[in-house]
Amino acid sequence: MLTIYSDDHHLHHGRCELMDGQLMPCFEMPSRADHVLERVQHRDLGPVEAPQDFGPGPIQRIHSDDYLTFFKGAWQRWTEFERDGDLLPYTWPARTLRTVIPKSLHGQLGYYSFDGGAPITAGTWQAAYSAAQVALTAQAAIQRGARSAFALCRPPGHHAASDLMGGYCYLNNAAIAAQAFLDQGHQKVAILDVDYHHGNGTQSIFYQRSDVLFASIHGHPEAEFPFFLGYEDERGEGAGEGFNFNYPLPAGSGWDSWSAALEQACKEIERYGADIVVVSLGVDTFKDDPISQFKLDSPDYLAMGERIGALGKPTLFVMEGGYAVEEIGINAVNVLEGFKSAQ
Ligand code: OKP
Ligand code: ZN
Repeated sequence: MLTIYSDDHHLHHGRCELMDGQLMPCFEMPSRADHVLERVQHRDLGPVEAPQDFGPGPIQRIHSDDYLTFFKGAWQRWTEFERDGDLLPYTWPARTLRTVIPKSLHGQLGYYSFDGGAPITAGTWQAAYSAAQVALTAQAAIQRGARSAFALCRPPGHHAASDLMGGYCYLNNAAIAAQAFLDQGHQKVAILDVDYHHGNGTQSIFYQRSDVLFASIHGHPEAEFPFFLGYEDERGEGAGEGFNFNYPLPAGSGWDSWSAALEQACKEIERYGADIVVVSLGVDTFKDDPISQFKLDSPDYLAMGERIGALGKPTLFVMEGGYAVEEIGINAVNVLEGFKSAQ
């Protein structure tokens, strides 16, 4: 399987995040992607190539121009404050407040984010832009006939909506790739999100559309980030009604209940008749993940890949979360090897 990877992810290294009342070093750190790359090479998964640059056009198909202008220019504006730290939001247009777009940097930062978990640093735009190109380059390989490809994206993307960053995400790599498939002639794309956290950004982007089916297995939003989306009764609306499937599971869930949800999601993807599957591949479902509450073990990821492979569809894997840095490579590559063994 071809892997697409860019070193540019090192340009994004946030300093800290708020966790249980404490400032902690960011869990979403560069060594995550480094470990996955090492494992890809160690296991001889296949060639590793750098991304091509498809320009901003395919990103603009998903993200609004005003959001992209803000994100691209935010760091430069922040340098004028001559502060030491990352650029982080601290006020949001929540209920009772107005949703005007303020002129100030921090006002706009609140407007274009839904949490304080997506710091902007000097290299964040470039890293996120390159991650989107990584996804698009892997997408192009499938478009040319490959059965599968692995987009080793960092930062991740599935929490990012059309004009919102948050949850470590800035540009929605999986959504950008899914849209590229549609723009290049496919009719039905299924996005299967196996990250521990609900892919609220991806869901919101495609919620009113029937050309992308979204299915997500995740920690129940009653108890887990992102809290405000990811319930089972969110089925899509308008033309998108019946094309959104959420499988929220309680803390402590292991392979038995997780794989039962995967089976249901796969059945829906088969019923839909997807031409292409895009997998939002988070491995923070792992038992030792430091911020998550599921109990999957490393061999379970082989079985996960096998079930996805049994769909028999061209499949693009897009890296999302996973914070047990020592095991992230083993678990992610296990999915890819399980997939290959089912071909
Ligand atoms: C991103 B991805 C508080 C802990 C929760 C947000 C988690 C984002 C996960 N700082 N922060 O889906 O793996
Ligand atoms: Zn996650």
